[in-house]
Amino acid sequence: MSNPMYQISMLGPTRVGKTSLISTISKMVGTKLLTGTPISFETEDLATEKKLAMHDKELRGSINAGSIGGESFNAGALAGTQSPFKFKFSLKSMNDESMLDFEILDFPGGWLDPASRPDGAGQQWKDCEKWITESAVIIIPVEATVIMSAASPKELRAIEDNIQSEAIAKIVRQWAKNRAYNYPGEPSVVIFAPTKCESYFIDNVRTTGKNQSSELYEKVNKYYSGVIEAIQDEFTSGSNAFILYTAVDTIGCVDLRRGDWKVDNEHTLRFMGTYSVIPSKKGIQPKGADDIFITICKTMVQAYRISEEVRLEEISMEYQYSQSEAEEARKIAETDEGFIGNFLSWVDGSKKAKRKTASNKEGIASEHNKNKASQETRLQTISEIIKEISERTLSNRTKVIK
Ligand SMILES: Nc1nc2c(ncn2[C@@H]2O[C@H](COP(=O)(O)OP(=O)(O)OP(=O)(O)O)[C@@H](O)[C@H]2O)c(=O)[nH]1
Ligand SMILES: [Mg+2]
Repeated sequence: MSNPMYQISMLGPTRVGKTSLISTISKMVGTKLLTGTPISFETEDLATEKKLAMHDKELRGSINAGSIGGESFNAGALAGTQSPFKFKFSLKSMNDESMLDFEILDFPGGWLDPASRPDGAGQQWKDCEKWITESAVIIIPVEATVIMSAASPKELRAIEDNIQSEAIAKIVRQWAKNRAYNYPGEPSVVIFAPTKCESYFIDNVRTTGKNQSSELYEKVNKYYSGVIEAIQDEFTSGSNAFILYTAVDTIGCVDLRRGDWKVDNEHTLRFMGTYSVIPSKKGIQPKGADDIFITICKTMVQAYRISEEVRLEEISMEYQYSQSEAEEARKIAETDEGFIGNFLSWVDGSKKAKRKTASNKEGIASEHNKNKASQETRLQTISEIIKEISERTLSNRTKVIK
């Protein structure tokens, strides 16, 4: 039986930090986050490993360039994503048995805006949209620096061009409709993940100065209200849908030094941040991504438990059916047909045949019983894993959006 596969999507405009966030989440692989639990988290294919390694190398390069010169880290320095890519991971249980797989879709953020979608990308974009609307988890990275820095009327008006919340709301509504209708019992989660939060928190590398975390939370609620409403409209209360908020630093050791609003080639006023690198022995120190990782694990394992419970029900029914068939066959085989009847059955061999049928059916029932027992053990393991994961607490970078 192949592992179930769960879909996750990143949904945000270009340069917001989608690829960086996936890369940071994947760094939770082998970290202490899962130590003490019976599960581990691994990349599933070489393409994923290569992509992650490449991203890491580029990021380190640009940070080093910044720190050696004592200069700045340019938030536009990394190459953007050129075509959709699915990062493949798997959750493994003890004894290295792969339990469930999940894939995170990343796409060139520019494609969100039809005006900048390349002519030949129509079908690829349709495939992305389909994937997103079927995902169990959607992560919406939000460029914190854009909503926090906009001040003049012109800049405030340019926020929507930068964050594309209307395009996001449209897709998220489709997602919510699909999830509420086709997967009502399964958990469906949206995580708003402000990125580039280094200068608004004082709980990571930067420990002094202003703490603007509440202001950031309020602004995300304000500028994404259309997205939040779309979700709330489509899911009835009591459904298994959650809207979370986790503020992330994917770099940590930087501080926003200057923000410029400049008109780009498409006549759009865009924000560009310049950061200074905070000298730190540890270098890059992400924060917040571990919360997202825990949320993903929790959602996946819960969805997995639900599907395995359904499977247990099916197996139990198969067992019950085969068991009563076996009992019936045994009864027929052992029925006392009276002296003459028994004698005749013995002579023409039908007694033997009936007994054979009965023991075949008993064999089938016992096979089903074994399946049932192993499915029960499987569910027991999943429940233990869920318990372990729930014990991992989320930091105060995470909130629930009502
Ligand atoms: N300071 C800071 N910079 C970040 C953070 N996340 C991403 N960046 C920078 O922002 C730039 C864009 O990040 P990407 O991850 O490439 O953005 P993307 O959303 O994948 O962009 P596209 O591929 O064009 O859609 C890079 O230079 C990153 O280093 C963050 O949390 N803090
Ligand atoms: Mg990218």
